[in-house]
Amino acid sequence: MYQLFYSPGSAALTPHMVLEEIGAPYKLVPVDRANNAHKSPAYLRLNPHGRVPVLVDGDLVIYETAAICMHLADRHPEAGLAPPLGTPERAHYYKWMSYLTNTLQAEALTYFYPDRLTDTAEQAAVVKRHAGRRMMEMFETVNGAMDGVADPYLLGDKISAADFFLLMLARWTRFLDRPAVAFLQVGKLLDTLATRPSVKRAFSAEQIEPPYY
Ligand SMILES: N[C@@H](CCC(=O)N[C@@H](CS)C(=O)NCC(=O)O)C(=O)O
Repeated sequence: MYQLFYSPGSAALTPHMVLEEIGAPYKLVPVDRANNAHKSPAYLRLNPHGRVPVLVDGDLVIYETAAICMHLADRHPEAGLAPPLGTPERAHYYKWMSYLTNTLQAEALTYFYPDRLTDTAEQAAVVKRHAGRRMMEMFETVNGAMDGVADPYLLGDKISAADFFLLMLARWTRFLDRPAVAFLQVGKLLDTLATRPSVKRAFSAEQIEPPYY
């Protein structure tokens, strides 16, 4: 049985939704970030970077949201969460997983932890403001990229793990001046995903209440 180390509403929500979508047995293992459990020696043995999520799959211990989700999608091809290897759709899936993890999520982490990049509260406020603006611009661009694509998913009419990643990140923008849901195509995608039983179960297990995004 898989084990997913998580904390509510964190990046771990993505593999959580993916696991629900796949329907494979798994156990949620809470990581008490408020008490720095993610920096404990036991947890650092799983992820030396001290971040959630971590997935344990038998002898395999793997961290990084995108890697976990791509691994799960590959392990369960019947769930249809990754297009076939070598296809243009697969290339676009790689593109979105990469962009979401190395650009959009990275900006979000700057937004949430600006103090890590600055020396004073004033500097942190400036960095936070710019990171928030950049996230809004990024969602606007993602929205534009979806304009010419058949509804409603990032890859067109086929759902993929990338859509769950986008939903998790979109949630994090819900208090920005222009949250991700305000962009038409992105909003449609979020509303479509929110109707899925897998998403509802993951939200409920993490005690995530409206507004969802
Ligand atoms: N690139 C990593 C980022 C994970 C990450 O930063 N997770 C946050 C929660 S959303 C965390 O554990 N933060 C704790 C910390 O940075 O100390 C991933 O996608 O797994």
